[in-house]
Amino acid sequence: MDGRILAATDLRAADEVRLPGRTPDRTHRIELTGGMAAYDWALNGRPFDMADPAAHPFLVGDGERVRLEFVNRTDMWHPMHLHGHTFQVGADGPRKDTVIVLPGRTVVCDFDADNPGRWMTHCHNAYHGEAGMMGLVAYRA
Ligand SMILES: [Cu+2]
Repeated sequence: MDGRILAATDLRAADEVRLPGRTPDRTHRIELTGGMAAYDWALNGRPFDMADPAAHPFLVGDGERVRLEFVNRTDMWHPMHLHGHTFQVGADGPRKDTVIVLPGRTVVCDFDADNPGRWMTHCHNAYHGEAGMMGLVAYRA
C-alpha cells in the first residue's frame, strides 16, 4: 500500500474503446449538493423524488454525444455512476461507468447516447443515493 496512487487522469483509453473526437451535442451540468448535517444530498439542489421518479430527467437525444459535468459543491467525495453506458473521462481518459469527484472539483465525462431508455445517474455511496443524490438520464430511440 505504499506504491504510487493512480488517478483516472493518469490513464488513457485503449485505441479500440476511445471515443472518436466530437463536439458534444449537449451538456448537462450536474452539481452535487447537500451536506452531512442536514443529510440533504441531491443533484442541482433537487433530491430525487422516489414518488415521481420520472420527473425532471436530464434529457438527451438518441445518437448525441453528451457531456456530463459533475461539479462537486460539497465537502465530501462522491463516486458518480451512470447506468447503461460507459463514459470517457476528459478528452482521452479511460472509459468508466463510475468516477470519483473530489470536494470542490469538477469532472467532465462524455458518452454517446446509443442505448435509449431511462437510466439512473447517482452517487454510488448508497447512503447518499438513497438520500436523494440521484437523477435520471432519459431518451427515446
Ligand atoms: Cu455521495
